[in-house]
Amino acid sequence: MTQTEVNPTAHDSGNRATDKFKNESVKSDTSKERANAIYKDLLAAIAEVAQKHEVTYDEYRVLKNWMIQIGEYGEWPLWLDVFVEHEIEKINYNRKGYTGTKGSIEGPYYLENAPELPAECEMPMREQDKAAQPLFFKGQVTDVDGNGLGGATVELWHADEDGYYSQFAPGIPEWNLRGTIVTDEEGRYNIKTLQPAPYQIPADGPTGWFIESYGGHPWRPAHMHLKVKSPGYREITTQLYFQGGDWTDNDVATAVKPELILDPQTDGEGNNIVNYSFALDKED
Ligand code: MBD
Ligand code: FE
Repeated sequence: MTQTEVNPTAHDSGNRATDKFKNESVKSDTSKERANAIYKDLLAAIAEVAQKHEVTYDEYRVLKNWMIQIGEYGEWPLWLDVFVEHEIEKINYNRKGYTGTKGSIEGPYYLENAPELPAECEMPMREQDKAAQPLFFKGQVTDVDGNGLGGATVELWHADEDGYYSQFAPGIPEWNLRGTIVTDEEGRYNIKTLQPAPYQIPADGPTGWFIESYGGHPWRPAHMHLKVKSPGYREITTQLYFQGGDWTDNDVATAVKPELILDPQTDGEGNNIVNYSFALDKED
């Protein structure tokens, strides 16, 4: 197969993200009383906005059409994770008493069961990915008192230089830039990857039309996604960003927290080097 020019579309990545999500188990033990209270307040909020802005029939019909398009393009995971997930994350992972590393949103492109890699490792990447600046990311998974958690796992996934995630765009090896790093006995890891670039969310579909309609931008700052797990501890889903990079103070997904911004130093050979450790709260 020759794969000279891959041209991923919002439609393609949207449908892949939707298919992925449909394969996850989705259930909740929400009571009828709670469901009733939530849906009533939701409709009341919609009514309030419609009244406040005296929404026209044309606007209502545009909304209806747009929602149909979001579904047809498979962009519900994208739109919801960009515009809503940060609020849910804030509610659920900033509880009083948690002192470990801050979380951030998962986004639409996480995949379970990425291949295991040793504590000292290089992320799976293609020759062409190696043109990017290398990033050495080292640190330790600990409890909140700083004790190392040997055998903890750090799942890492991020986009390539062109802003594409493996399995959500065509022509990229299955597990490119995805891995499950198993920490050493002291919880340490040292991962060689590449410096991620700022990321434009797929903008040629209805999520892009939505952003254009209010004159916004479709950019996220350069980021790495992580899930950190150790038995008996609260699992962290988070992201790491880069000091001074574009969009860190203006993320379309509102998912940056100051504690999650890295400041890598460049060595004599042009490698970026950064230390960042994760502290896990005990499971409650
Ligand atoms: C991403 O890579 C991402 O992290 C989010 C939150 C939304 C869309 C694409
Ligand atoms: Fe992302």
